[in-house]
Amino acid sequence: MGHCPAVIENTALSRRCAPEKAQNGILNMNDKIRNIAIIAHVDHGKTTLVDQLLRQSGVFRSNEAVQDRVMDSNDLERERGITILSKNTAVNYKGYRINIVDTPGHADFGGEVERILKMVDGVLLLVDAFEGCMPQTRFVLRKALELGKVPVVVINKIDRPGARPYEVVDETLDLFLELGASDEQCDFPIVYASAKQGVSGFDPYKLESTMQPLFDTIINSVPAPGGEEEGPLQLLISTVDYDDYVGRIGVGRIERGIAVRNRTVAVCTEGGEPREAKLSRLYRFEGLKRVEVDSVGAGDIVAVAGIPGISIGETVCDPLNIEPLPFVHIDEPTVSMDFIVNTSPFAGREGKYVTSRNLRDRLFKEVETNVSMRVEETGSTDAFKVSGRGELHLSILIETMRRQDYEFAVSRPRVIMKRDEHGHLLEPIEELTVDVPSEYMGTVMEKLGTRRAVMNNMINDNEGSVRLVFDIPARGLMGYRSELLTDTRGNGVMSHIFKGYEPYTGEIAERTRGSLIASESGEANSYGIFNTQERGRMFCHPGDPIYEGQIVGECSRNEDITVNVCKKKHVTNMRASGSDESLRLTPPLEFSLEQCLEFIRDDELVEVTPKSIRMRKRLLTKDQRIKDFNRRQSQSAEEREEL
Ligand SMILES: Nc1nc2c(ncn2[C@@H]2O[C@H](COP(=O)(O)OP(=O)(O)OP(=O)(O)O)[C@@H](O)[C@H]2O)c(=O)[nH]1
Ligand SMILES: [Mg+2]
Repeated sequence: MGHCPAVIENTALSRRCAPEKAQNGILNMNDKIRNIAIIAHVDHGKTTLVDQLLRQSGVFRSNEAVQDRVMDSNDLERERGITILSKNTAVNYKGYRINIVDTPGHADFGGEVERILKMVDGVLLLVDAFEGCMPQTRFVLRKALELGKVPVVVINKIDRPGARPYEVVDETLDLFLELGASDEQCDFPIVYASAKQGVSGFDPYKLESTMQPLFDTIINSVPAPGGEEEGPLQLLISTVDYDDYVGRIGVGRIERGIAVRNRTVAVCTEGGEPREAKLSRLYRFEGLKRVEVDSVGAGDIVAVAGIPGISIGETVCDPLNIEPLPFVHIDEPTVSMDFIVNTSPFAGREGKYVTSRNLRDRLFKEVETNVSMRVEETGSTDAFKVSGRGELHLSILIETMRRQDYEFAVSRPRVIMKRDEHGHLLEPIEELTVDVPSEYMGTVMEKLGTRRAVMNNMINDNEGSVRLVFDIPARGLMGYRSELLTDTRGNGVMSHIFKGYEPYTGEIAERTRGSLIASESGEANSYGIFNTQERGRMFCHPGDPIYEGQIVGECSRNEDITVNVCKKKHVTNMRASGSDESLRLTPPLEFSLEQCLEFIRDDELVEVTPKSIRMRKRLLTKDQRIKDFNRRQSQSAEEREEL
């Protein structure tokens, strides 16, 4: 173990060598089961580690071509390279069944992690050997410790140049202490690994060529699940999945008793009315598959089909013994957005589901499985207020819906404010960590200053990089990521995590540029764009269909201007000198969905269809906008008079 700190050196070794013990001395049927979740900050290698555990436990045939990060199975996950939904798998190792849950690392999906922890007894806390502990490491560890889960620390990415394993172990221990971990929890075993290379060991400089050291540590350190099989059935549903053939599938851990196929059960929540159902199908996880079984006993993780409307947080019980289990409290949403029926002149051209009814059904279906999301009706039947844990949480829903052929418009995201008991306004504050090469430090601090960030810490790594830690209102953070990338030429890395509600910090300056608004519907052409582009940056290409009121560019001044990008050159019989081809067009800005959401103001919307993302004014004609402006002016004048 070389120069590893003494406390920890003992632990890793002593645990590893400890003889296998039955829990509480009682030999259970499930002594050969281990339930673990893999938790970490975003990108520290959780899904890659699951790949290796699957591979090295023989889930794949030796010649099978398996894609990387195989658990990130949905399109958006693969496209973005992040895990969005937690997923179950299980492997067999030396006669043990290890149920594994891969969790998302991004803070917006923190709600997933909290409830997933209900299924497991132990966690693998992954920490990047180079980056060290990050905000989400603290968040997930705190949740795991609060729920009394047994931690195993995995220092991952040992292969990275600049890896500093021992320092990172120290940081991790400090984090445990800071979070008030018990002596027992602080006595965590440590495994060093490179998930990518499939190697692990107890000495970072002498790794074994397999994941065996990690497998052994899981088996020796994480307790068997316990729980009696004799008692009446109690199964807490922690996630819900959907299958085209069998419909909704509830996944959870059996706390007590045995689930038997075709038995009648009662499904209920605490304080709710129980309903009867039949367990028509039972599955266990095996590698990437769900395998049908006849019965599953206490301590194991099971998937059940055949219960209509089964929801997260419900308990499946013995009908003669209805005892619902309490569910974890999930943190409240901090950002909300209106989802509105698409009223643009192009409505219904590109999507299949466009009506208010379609939108309503889809949104209310989402909250059944997306536990930290909320949907509320508004005064209008055409608009719904959707609230989530952050911009990404909402934009992933938007992106998913457009892939499912929905068409709609969304408003600019707003943070959710609250009032304290004295009526003072409170707003969500985030802890922001930014890693940048030191030469960009000044710019970053200046920009964040205008967004009302307050710096709490600055750590120099003596290799030209600096880590800055701020408290910043969530409002101030909106749209900062792209600014950071521009300001640091792509070298800045940031992550943030919800800290809590604090007193309102005051106004934050908005975007200082207006919009270029199309004055006419038609097709954009080179001539029209050429004559407009000197007024700002364009968003459209020649040939794009355009409608009146659509935002076709960003104005270089702080005002909205109507422009005509569809205007055709007056045709004469004479050949004009300088044909269309000689018009030099500046390439338009291509905005992603997130960038559009950051760009729009309160009187603007983003129109989302399966094929396009457009920005528009809420009121499409200039007339309407002028009337609205006048109305609001006279309204505020009246208000002033009243005062
Ligand atoms: N060098 C190195 N890179 C790794 C290692 N493990 C993972 N990576 C890389 O790190 C990146 C993120 O890996 P993922 O497995 O997707 O990380 P994750 O923790 O599942 O990410 P989220 O689910 O989005 O939180 C990928 O590019 C991996 O190839 C490792 O041991 N060494
Ligand atoms: Mg992942």
